[in-house]
Amino acid sequence: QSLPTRRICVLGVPLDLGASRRGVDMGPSAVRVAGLEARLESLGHQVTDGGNVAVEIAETRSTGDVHARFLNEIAETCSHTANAVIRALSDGMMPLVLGGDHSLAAGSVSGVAEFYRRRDQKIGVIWIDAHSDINTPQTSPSGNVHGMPLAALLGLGVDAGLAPLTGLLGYSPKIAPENTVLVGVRDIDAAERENLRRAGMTHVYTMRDIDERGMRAVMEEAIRAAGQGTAGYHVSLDMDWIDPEDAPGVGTPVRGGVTYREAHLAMEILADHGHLLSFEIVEVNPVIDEHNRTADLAVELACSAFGKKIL
Ligand code: EXY
Ligand code: MN
Ligand code: MN
Ligand code: MN
Repeated sequence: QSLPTRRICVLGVPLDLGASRRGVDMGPSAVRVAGLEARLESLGHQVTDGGNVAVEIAETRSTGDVHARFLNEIAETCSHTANAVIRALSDGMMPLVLGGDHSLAAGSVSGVAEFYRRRDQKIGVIWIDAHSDINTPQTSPSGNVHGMPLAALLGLGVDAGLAPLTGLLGYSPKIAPENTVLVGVRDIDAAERENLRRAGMTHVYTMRDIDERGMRAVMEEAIRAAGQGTAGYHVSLDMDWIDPEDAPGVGTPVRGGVTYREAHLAMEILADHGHLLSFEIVEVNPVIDEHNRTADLAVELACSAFGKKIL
């Protein structure tokens, strides 16, 4: 069967200021080297590489507030990322953002939300991750901003030191809890539970949900919630969602993740529905990867999400 051809714009965000383990800044390069563009083109898509968004490197900056290290530099990169995403969408292309640590999603999602807000439409977000990324500087045990982007997008943390991210593009919140879905979480801090509740998040699917109900049922529910009354959804894929057995090259590995097959199935189900507005892959860390196989898996999963079929 022929799949709809898309125009895809690849955007790299080589950011690692939001994580304490270094190396995810090389993620965009590793995913490109794994053949992203050629493999998407072999599916019939038109792929343009929009290059990398500007980022600061840790060595030239001071860490700033220990409760949210490098927050201002990260907010700056997020602002560039949002603008690059808006430009891609305005040019009729689907953004495919490569990270970089997950804090960049505060920018990419803000860009997609803003593009549709100008057209009086809301967006949904499917956040696929071992973590819930909903700390604020006040609740964070680490001060790592990659644990905070979902809080910023949902409008938390304005008075808890997260204002530079929460207030990106001059308004907040960017997304609504009823259209925001977490899939595959298994490592949630105690304070994050409270933040999930405060943010009004109800669509939170843990690994137990996937174990008990299966990936198909979970993804169908996730897609329904994210698509309800929206133009479609952004998918934010943190590679630490997958079990470290299959994805060892990630910033923050957590045991007990989804399998190789489950990950592909989830992407295939996303492709079947076709309401994808933009896609991103984050937290690939080549420094601790094995022969680039996590980046290679990232490319495979992107192919499944963009319509690759076995038969
Ligand atoms: N919840 C922990 C923290 O806030 O420090 C761990 C966050 C890891 C975030 C990774 C990227 O998804
Ligand atoms: Mn994450
Ligand atoms: Mn994670
Ligand atoms: Mn559908």
